[in-house]
Amino acid sequence: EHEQIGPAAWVLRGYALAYAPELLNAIQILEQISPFRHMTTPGGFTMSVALTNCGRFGWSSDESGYRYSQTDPLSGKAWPVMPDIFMKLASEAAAVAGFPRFQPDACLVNRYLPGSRLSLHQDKDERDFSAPIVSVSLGMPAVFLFGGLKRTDKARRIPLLHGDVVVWGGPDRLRYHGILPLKDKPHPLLGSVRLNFTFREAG
Ligand code: MD5
Ligand code: FE
Repeated sequence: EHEQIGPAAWVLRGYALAYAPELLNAIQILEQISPFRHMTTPGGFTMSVALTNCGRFGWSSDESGYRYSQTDPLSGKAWPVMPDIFMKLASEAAAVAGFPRFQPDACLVNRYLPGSRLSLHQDKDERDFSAPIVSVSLGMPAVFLFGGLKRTDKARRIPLLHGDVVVWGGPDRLRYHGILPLKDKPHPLLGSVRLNFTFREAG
């Protein structure tokens, strides 16, 4: 079912279930070229979430800041191409949520293990905030924190399960959000891991 969580934010429960085998297969290939790694934040912390990217632009961070780049800083080579099936899933889900012309050029893949968390933040490294963000969850369940436009606004807790897709756009695009520390509730297919794919128009 489609659950509206904001003026332009929707949870599409189970929307990616049919795509899961292809997504997981693609990840196996992707991580051989651009492995998951723990980034350092500008504040000097190491993120508990590990990440990799595919598509024309990839998100990364180091001591000097957050950025999108066309090359993987580990290899110096272009990020792996975004598989067509990723593009299809993301643009279909965006259309269902009212964004019919979404053409992502960046797919950030976050890998969570038990205890991994993502503290409250805004996504504002993209060039154009008028494009939505599509996020696909696979594996272990997580509790998503959905806040407001100010860090201190009270955040809703929204459980995200294997196969769920969330679309954020318009007035919801810059809301503070995060993921609570993951509990170890192994998933039958993936075990003790959660993968989150976030699709963006970054460039
Ligand atoms: C995750 N990842 O589950 C989340 C899903 C990230 C990140 O937050 O930055 O990699 S994307 C959640 C999101 C994106 C854009 C807007 C909003 C949430 N929001 O307004 O709540 O690993
Ligand atoms: Fe985010």
